[in-house]
Amino acid sequence: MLLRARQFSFVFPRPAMIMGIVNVTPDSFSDGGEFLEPRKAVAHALKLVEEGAEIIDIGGESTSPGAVPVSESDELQRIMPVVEQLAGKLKVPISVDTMKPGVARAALAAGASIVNDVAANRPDESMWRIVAEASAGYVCMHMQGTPQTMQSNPVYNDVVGEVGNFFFERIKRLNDCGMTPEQIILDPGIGFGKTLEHNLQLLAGLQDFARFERPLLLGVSRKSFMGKLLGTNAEGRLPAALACACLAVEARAQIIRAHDVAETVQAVRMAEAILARRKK
Ligand code: 9MG
Repeated sequence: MLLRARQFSFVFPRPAMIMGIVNVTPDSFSDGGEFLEPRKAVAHALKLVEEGAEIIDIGGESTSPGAVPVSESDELQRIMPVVEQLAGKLKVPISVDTMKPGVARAALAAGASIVNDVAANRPDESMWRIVAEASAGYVCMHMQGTPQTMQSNPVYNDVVGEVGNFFFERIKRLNDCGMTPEQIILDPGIGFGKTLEHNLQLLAGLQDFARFERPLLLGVSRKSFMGKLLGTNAEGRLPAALACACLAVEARAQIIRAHDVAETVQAVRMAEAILARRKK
């Protein structure tokens, strides 16, 4: 299985890639406000790469439940200095975490290689045409609703089946917009319009998505459903995040999105070493 993202290409199976998170926001749930200054965001990205991140995901708008939307010009002001500086420094792909086609276009022009689109459920095609035109990688994430509405009353009859149907239908639409299958990464969107039970069912059913033969990305870093199960706050959820990451790798997830890169690399490499010795 091949993943192409502009000048980058990756062949799977290979060790899972860790996508390091750099939130250039005042209000993200785990690191909000820490990296608003471009100098600090750039230094943090370089540190995450040293720790083993193979993709850096830069975001200028929080997608936490109920987050206040930001304007395109504010989002650009936050992320562009960071993308521009990192583009000349990093040897790993820069991913831009944005729901706005205009922000994606500007970030790709400045050297980003992947668009991480949590709003892949939108009907409008303009984002997909921009990504297709740039031959960039595209994270097609499932969400029910929008960050503002998604946690008010998420409902599914069969969450794994419905997310699978979404992937099936979107892959076809992305192809119709000129994207090749090799550009597409799938993500079930843990925490995006899902209850604790939905998240647990998705994590238990990840293997079902292997049939699409596309890399599977999973974001389980310190998310609030862990607090609902375990009663821990965001700072105390690293062990739960590592458990989810290792089980996801066992279920053949290929990309793990994480705040705690060094710890996630260590946990995932350990899991992979054991899995490689499992009798078939
Ligand atoms: C931006 N963001 C926050 N959580 C995420 C997740 O689970 N997946 C992706 N692709 N992006 C996320």
